[in-house]
Amino acid sequence: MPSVTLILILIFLVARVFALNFDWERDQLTEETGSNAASRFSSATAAAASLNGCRFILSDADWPSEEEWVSFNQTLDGALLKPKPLASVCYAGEGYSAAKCEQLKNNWADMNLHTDDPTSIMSQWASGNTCTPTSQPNSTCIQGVWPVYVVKAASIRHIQVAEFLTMLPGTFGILTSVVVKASPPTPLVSGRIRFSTTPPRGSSAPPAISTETFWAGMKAYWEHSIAICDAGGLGYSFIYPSSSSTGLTFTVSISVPNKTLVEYRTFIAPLLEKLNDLGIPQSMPTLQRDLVPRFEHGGGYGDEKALLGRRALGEITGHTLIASRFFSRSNFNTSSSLATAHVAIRHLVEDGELSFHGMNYVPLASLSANPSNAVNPAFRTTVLHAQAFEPNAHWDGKAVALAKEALTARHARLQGYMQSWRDVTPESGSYINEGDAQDWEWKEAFFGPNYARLAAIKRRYDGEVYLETD
Ligand SMILES: *[C@@H]1O[C@H](CO)[C@@H](O)[C@H](O)[C@H]1NC(C)=O
Ligand SMILES: *[C@@H]1O[C@H](CO)[C@@H](O)[C@H](O)[C@H]1NC(C)=O
Ligand SMILES: *[C@@H]1O[C@H](CO)[C@@H](O)[C@H](O)[C@H]1NC(C)=O
Ligand SMILES: CC(=O)N[C@H]1CO[C@H](CO)[C@@H](O)[C@@H]1O
Repeated sequence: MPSVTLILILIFLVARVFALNFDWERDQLTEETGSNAASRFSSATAAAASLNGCRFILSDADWPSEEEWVSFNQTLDGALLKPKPLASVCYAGEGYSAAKCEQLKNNWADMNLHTDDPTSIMSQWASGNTCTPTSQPNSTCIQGVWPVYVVKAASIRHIQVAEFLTMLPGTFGILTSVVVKASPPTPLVSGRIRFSTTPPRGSSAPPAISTETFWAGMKAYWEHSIAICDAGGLGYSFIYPSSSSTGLTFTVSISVPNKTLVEYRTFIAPLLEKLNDLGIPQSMPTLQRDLVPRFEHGGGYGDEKALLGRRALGEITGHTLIASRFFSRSNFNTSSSLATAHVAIRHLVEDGELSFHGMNYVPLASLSANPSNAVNPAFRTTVLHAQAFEPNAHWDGKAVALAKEALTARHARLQGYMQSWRDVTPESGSYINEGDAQDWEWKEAFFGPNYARLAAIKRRYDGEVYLETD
């Protein structure tokens, strides 16, 4: 599921800009190590292959020999791995284990399983489905997009040597350290609102409402959302389509910093009043005052697993397809623009039967002392970071793997509905960390007006294109 990482930091791998913050940054490639046989070999190989813009793959005659890999491994002090795809234990042949496979299938949605593995990818979409956990050991597991060799990099030198050898597809940069700015702890008050067209499970829950009343309630929420942003708060919401297990349902956790409980009640009273007037019965939610915002992912009640700040490694693996878009203040600050944005969101949920996930907040540059960085300027003017994804599409290791054609059709469908969001948010963009890697307009969407400058910097320091961008 989406994280709420707010800041994207891109640091290109450039030896001369390294500040030495940590020991592992001390061990760097020097002129001397750079001239040894393995590095010379890999550099020459890369140069030859990049003549036509391609790199060698396993089946090519020019793929390095066993001896060359051994020599390369020595350059890396033995940090070279040759891992099999995680799910290869499910397939007939060396390493087959029905027991291990069963265990794998049961834990496939666990993020740690994938992050602890040198090559596994947390998204079925990106993996290309070439080796999924299966109960049919006689089907085929192929290396697919997973790398044949992997360097378990423990220092900057390891990264530099490995870079000589290979292109890293879809990798824009490598972080070796991150500086985090800490702010004084500020208490937040959080409360949750939910309404649905489907009869609720619990007797204490509000009764069901009609579809039109539901969407009128959504408009009332959008009208209040700018106030949440301006209070420095977070509106963390989901709209589940009518075809989902919860039925057409809206759930939002509204967290606002530095308010007393009394102030918070005053703050959300106009929204609750409006909802009640529309025929969506709402009482004052149970409030929490804490140092972390409180919100939950699930549509149901009592799911307290996913409190922000209590979240840790171990989340389930992401949806197979997700797309995101920034809606700006001008999408919501007049009644006509709000109506237009509302219709675009409704279209995606109602006609596309896609789930909506929204975060109302304003990541103003001034809040972080106007840093000079590569953050997409569209991110700075957003009041809604909106996402769309297929409901119930977790990669759980049990669902049938779809063929390429089916996946392609699903992607085209999602992007087709995304187009209605692009149409109402011209000049805007998409949050790269939670975007669609195959976004039709990824350069503009992820980087905005920064793209040209970022590309020029990259060309300057990565002339041989070890990190692939386009
Ligand atoms: C690289 O060398 C280390 C240490 O000798 C060894 O354990 C590892 O298996 C080697 N890697 C490969 C891919 O052969
Ligand atoms: C919190 O509110 C108090 C009282 O209104 C104000 O003085 C203070 O500056 C606020 N703190 C932050 C971090 O906004
Ligand atoms: C709406 O927001 C945009 C962008 O911040 C601003 O230029 C415009 O003046 C605002 N309009 C109103 C009516 O507040
Ligand atoms: C038809 C066939 O080849 N079945 C085999 C599939 O794999 C299992 C486990 O390796 C074998 O036991 C079957 O004979």
